[in-house]
Amino acid sequence: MPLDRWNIIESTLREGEQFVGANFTTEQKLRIAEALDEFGVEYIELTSPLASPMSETDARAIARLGLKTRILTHIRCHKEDALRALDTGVDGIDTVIGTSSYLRQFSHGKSIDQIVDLAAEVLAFIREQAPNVELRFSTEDSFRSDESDLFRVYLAVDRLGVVDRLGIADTVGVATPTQVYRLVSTLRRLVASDIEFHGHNDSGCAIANSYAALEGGATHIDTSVLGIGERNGITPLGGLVARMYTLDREAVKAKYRLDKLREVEELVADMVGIGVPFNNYITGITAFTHKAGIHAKAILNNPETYEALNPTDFGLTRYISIAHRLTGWNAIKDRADQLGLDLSDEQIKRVTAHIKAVADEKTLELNDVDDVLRRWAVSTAEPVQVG
Ligand code: HCA
Ligand code: CU
Repeated sequence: MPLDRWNIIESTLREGEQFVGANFTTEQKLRIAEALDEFGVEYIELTSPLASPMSETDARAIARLGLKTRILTHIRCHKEDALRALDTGVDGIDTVIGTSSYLRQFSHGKSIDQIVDLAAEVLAFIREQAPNVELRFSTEDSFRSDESDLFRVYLAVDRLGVVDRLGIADTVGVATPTQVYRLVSTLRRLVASDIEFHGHNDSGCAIANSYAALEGGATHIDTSVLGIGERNGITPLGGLVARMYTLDREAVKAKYRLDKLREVEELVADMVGIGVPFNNYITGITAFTHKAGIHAKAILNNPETYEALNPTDFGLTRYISIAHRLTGWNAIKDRADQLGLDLSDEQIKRVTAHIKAVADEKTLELNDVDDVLRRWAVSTAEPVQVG
C-alpha cells in the first residue's frame, strides 16, 4: 500500500453537517475549516451550495479563506448544481449518484443507462466549464449495487477522461473489509483515476473498511471529526489516524499536526452537543490508562510494552491507575517515589497487600492510596485504615 499517497477528505462540514446535532453557524464552519487546515488534512468537503442560501455563502467564504487544504463541495450529478458549485470558487467538486436498486427505485428513479448518460453529460460539462477543477464521480450505495452495473458506470465514466477520482460509498455501513478490498482492487486494475472510499459505521467496520480500501489501492478516504454524520456516522478522523499511525508512525507524524487532534475534536464535540466517548481512539479519557499490576509494571519499564500509540505524539499523557484490587507493588512503589516517600520494597509489598484487601471491600481513590503510603512512611506500625 502506498502509505505516502493517501489523502484525507475531511467531511465534517458535509457528512458531519448531516449529524442530527449539527447546525453550524458561519463562524463555527470557518473555525472548523481553520482547525482542520491546521491539523493538516488534504481536503475539506462542504455541503452543497444548493442546500440553503447560507450553505452557498459559507462555501464562498471558506473557499476565500486561502487555506492550504483543498476545498471541495458535494453535489448531485446535475448541471445546475455544478454551475452553482463552480461559482463558489471551490477547488473541487464531488458528484454523486445512487446506483443501488433502492436508490434507483426510491430516490431518483433512473435506470443504469440513464445514469451513464447523465454522468457523461454532466461530467463533460463540468470539465468544459472548469478545466482545472478537481472532479470526482461517486456511486452512492455501491455495496448494494449490482456489481456489473457498478463497473459499467465506473468504466464509462473513467473512459470519458474527465474525472480525477472515482468514489465508492458504503452508504449504509454493510460492507466488510474483504468486500471493500476486492471491489477497490478490481477497480484499481480497470481504471486510471484515483479512488476514494466513503464508509459508514453502522456495523462498526468504517475504519477497517477504509484501511482495506487503501490496501486495495484507494488514494482518498473520507472522514469526519469523531465520525459524525447520518445515523451513527462515518470513519472518524482520529480513528483513521490511529490506524495509519500504527503502520508508519513517522509518515503520519510528518503529514499531520497530531497534537491538534484533541483540540479539533473538542471544538466539534462542543458545537454539536456531544462528549468525546470514553473509549475514543487516541483521545478517549481511558485511551492511555493502564490498570492491571502486570501492565503497570511493564509500562513503567517500557511504555511500548502495552502501547501501540505514543501519547506524547498527540500531546497527551498516560495514566497508571493504582487504587484497586488489581494493583501491583511496582506501581505502588512508583507512586511512593513520586510522593518522595522512603519505603523499602518489603514495606511496599505489605502496603500493596493491604491496599488489595481494602479494595476488595470498597472503592478506593488515589488519595486513599497516598494516605496509606504517607502513614506507612512515618510509622512501621500495623496497617492503618484507609478512606
Ligand atoms: C449522501 C450520501 C453519501 C455520499 C457519499 C459520497 C453516502 O449524499 O448523504 O459522495 O462519497 O454515504 O453515500 O454520504
Ligand atoms: Cu455518507
